[in-house]
Amino acid sequence: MELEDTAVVRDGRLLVLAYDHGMEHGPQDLKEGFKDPGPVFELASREEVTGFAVQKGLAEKYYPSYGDVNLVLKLNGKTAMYDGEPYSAKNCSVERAVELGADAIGYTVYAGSIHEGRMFQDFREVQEEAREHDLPVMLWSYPRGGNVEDETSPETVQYAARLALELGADIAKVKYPGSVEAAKETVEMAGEVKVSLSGGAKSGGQEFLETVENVMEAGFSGLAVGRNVWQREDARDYLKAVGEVVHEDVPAAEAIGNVEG
Ligand code: FBP
Repeated sequence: MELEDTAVVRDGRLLVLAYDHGMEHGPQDLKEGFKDPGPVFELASREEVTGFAVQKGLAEKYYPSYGDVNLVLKLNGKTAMYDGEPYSAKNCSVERAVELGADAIGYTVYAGSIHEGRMFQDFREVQEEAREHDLPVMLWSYPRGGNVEDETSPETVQYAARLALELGADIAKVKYPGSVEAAKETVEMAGEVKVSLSGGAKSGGQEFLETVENVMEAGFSGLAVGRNVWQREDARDYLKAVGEVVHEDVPAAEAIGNVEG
């Protein structure tokens, strides 16, 4: 699928704001950020954001008031209370995503889990239905479970990127593989699939921007970020800085300077 001119990718780059943490991580994460989804939808309306990843319920209740947001509807998820080998259950159909006005589909697959086969089958259905509606598919490609020793080793992340290509995703959302070199190989493994960094827990402002700079240098197309933006008091300014690194190739040190200044 040609992604250059889709809503969630602008000039080949993407900055997806993720806000599915109420389900994935529990309310604790939101207590450190925005409990009220309204201001986060406002953040997602900002120019630098190319997509907003939420679960169905938030889209139903809030999206109608924020029509300029590009919706990446997350069709599956699991909670932080779930115990055992990871399985991300589907809780929304592609049909419903289309009705809600989604611009793209988001889906998690935990390769390496004992439930891998089921998730591949679930994803097959979603990917094929998304094709019928010309909706790009962003795969949260997260090897995880008893057989996965290190979720962020270069080999694991590169494997995750390759799986996204082979399973038919358009965008692979993967963890940081640790270095520019490893990130370059990740991009090679993904072939025609766009590679996007997964944000992770909030870290130092400059440190995170440097990671973003590294992956952009390696050829990633952008990132999907949540906590590193909306858990900051200066979320708006920080998001602007992330946007400068992603869309304008501004060095991290300069972008962070603009935040503090
Ligand atoms: P963060 O930037 O806050 O990590 O959000 C991105 C995201 O993909 C969310 O969509 C999701 O809730 C979370 O990361 C899942 O990652 P993990 O299971 O590793 O916490």
